[in-house]
Amino acid sequence: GLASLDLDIGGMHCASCSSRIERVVGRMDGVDAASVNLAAETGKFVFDPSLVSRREIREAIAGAGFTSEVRS
Ligand code: 9UX
Repeated sequence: GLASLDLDIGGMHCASCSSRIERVVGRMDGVDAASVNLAAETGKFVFDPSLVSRREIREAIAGAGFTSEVRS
């Protein structure tokens, strides 16, 4: 089944930042939804864990230039 990942995301300073994360992560195989809230500095991602991992999603965000921490 699908899983979700909620992150605190650091380094976003404008709406193009949040849009870029949504685009980059949203294009990944196995990611069904990517929603980033610039003001709250959070992101929610829905994915198929048989196709992509939490680590890979966070690595893609890091590759785009942003930090992330898993929300508890
Ligand atoms: Mo906006 Mo984000 O000018 O890297 S795109 S700050």
